Parts: sequence; structure tokens; C-alpha cells
Amino acid sequence: HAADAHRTDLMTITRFVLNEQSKHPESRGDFTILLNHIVLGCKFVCSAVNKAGLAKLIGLAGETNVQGEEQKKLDVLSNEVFVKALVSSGRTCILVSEEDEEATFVDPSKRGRYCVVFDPLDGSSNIDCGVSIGTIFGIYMMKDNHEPTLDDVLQPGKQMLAAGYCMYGSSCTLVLSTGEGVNGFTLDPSLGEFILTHPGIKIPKKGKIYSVNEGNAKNWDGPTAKYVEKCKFPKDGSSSKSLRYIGSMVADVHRTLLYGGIFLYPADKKSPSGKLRVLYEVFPMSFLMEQAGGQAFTGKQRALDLVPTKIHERSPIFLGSFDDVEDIKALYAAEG
Ligand code: AHM
Ligand code: MG
Repeated sequence: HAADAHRTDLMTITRFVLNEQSKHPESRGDFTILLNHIVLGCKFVCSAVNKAGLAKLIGLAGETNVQGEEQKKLDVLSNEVFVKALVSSGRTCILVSEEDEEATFVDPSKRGRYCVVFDPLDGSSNIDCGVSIGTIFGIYMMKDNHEPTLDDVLQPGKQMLAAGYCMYGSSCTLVLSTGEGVNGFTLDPSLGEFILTHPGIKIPKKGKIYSVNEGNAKNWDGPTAKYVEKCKFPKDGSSSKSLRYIGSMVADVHRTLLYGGIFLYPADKKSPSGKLRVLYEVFPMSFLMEQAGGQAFTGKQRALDLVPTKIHERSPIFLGSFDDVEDIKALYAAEG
């Protein structure tokens, strides 16, 4: 009833996932437990990000991450929280984090069946100015009881069981897919619970926005350059697209998912594999896009078909509205 001051029937993320899992008779509640630990990590990072300015958490920790970039304290903190939460869930066997050069193999006494790949705090260049940043994660399941090896996580993205991200923005939003569509949940800080606010997210079939770091244009290949030119000077009488680029993948992808359009991180002469990492950036976002009715393409193939050979491998990525990705696919196909 509209006059009700309070909702009494709350669809929390836990309740939602329990409902979803109950459709699978083989489900033993392990996934729900795993997800609860991921959610705990997200809540911690959300609170740390919000306090960062005040608590002087911001600053260099004096360490560099695997890719040799400066690592901020918040990255270190977020990584620690996620690793500890995931290990203590008792449901994981292998963890791959952007912040750790080596994969973590969980001690047999705490081992479970899930492999989690994640970027605990993506978009770190945006921390100091308070722009949205996020956590990205993907989940695989070990099929049988063998001793875990890296091959268990070097699987194509289409084998993921679930993927999602949490955006620390004007509100804290968690977007999740367990392979049955995409749903968005917003943290109610007074309850400390993620509540279903964006059920059944579908990306518009075609969008009016393109999102790319155009500062790299001089190094782009032909199809990417042609595509962006087409966005600005369409020759088919359609109107030109708007450019939006935050430089925080979670925020740029979140907008793309809700408003439609295309997000590009192409290859260029300086970085022939692009910048974004296959396991914990490209795959989870591609999984969500497909589940929302969009597409994700590497310039050569469907992104989720890619078979990674190294845990920190990179790939070019073009993802978003179905029709917009179709256009860039055509340009790459024409190139041969
Ligand atoms: P990070 O993992 O070091 O934070 O870098 C990843 C980020 C993405 O969030 C974003 O899409 C991209 O880097 C932006 O890169 P650029 O500054 O080259 O445009
Ligand atoms: Mg990252």
C-alpha cells in the first residue's frame, strides 16, 4: 500500500539467491554462503571507501602491484578483506586477485568447491578524487574432487557460474548474475543489507553513448578508429553518439548496462592486448552483458570463448548493446 511508511517484505540479496538456488535440487546452500562472504567484503570496502578521506586511508602503501603500478592503501586493505572473507567461507579452493601475483590455493582444511577471480578495488586512479570505483568478481566451480591446479581457473568465461560487481558510488550497488539474468541490489546503510532495486536488468538493444579513452586514438587499429569516427560522424543519417568516459570500468560498464551504448578498451600499438585483464575484468563484465541481452567481443571472437593461458592475461574488449557491438564486429570482420 502506498501509504505504508515502511516496506515489510524485504528482498535481500541472500533471500533472492536462496530462492534462485532452491530451483536447483542439487544445491546445498554453498553458493549462498560464498556469496554472503563476498557481500561482506563489499560492505567493508564500501565503508572504507566512504571513510577514506576522513580516515586518511588514502596514500601510497609503498608497494607496487603485479603490473608494477602504484598501489594505494585502500587496494591493499580491500584485497586483504576479500581474501580473508573468501578463505574463511570454507567454500573456496583457488583465489585469483588482481593484487596478488600468484593465485592463492586454500588450505585443504578450509577448502570448498568454488574458484573466485576478483579485482578487489578497480579504478584506483579515481580514489583520491572521490569518483566511483568498484569490485569485480567471477566464480567458477570445480567439477570433481581433484587437487586444485591453475587450470581450474584458466577456463573460458562461458564456464563461469556467476559474476558481478559492486560499485562504490553515490550509493553502493551490487549487480549479480548467476546465469539466469542480471539483478541489481542497493545497500541500505541503515539495515546493512543489499535490497533488490533493479530486477531483471536488460540492456537497451541500441544505445546513444560510446565510452573509450580517446587519448589513445593515435595508436588505435583501423576498425576501432573507424568505429569511433562513425560514432561522431555517422554516414547513415543517424545522430551522433555522446561520449562518456569515467575511467573506472565498473562505473562505465554500469552506465552502459542501464542506459545502453558501448564500452571499448581496444588494443593499441603500445598495448597490443589492451589494458583490461581477462579473468577478473573482461570475463565478469562480458558475462553480465550477455546475461542482460548485450554482447562482448574481443576484436577477434566472443569474449566468453577466450581461453586464458595466464591468470593476469589482458585482452581488448568491446561490450554493450547488442546492435552497437554488432557494428564493431562487422568492422573487424571486414578487416579480415
Ligand atoms: P586499475 O585496475 O589499475 O584500476 O585499471 C583498470 C581501470 C579500469 O577501471 C578502467 O576501465 C581503465 O583502467 C581505464 O584506463 P585508462 O586510464 O587507460 O583509460
Ligand atoms: Mg583493475
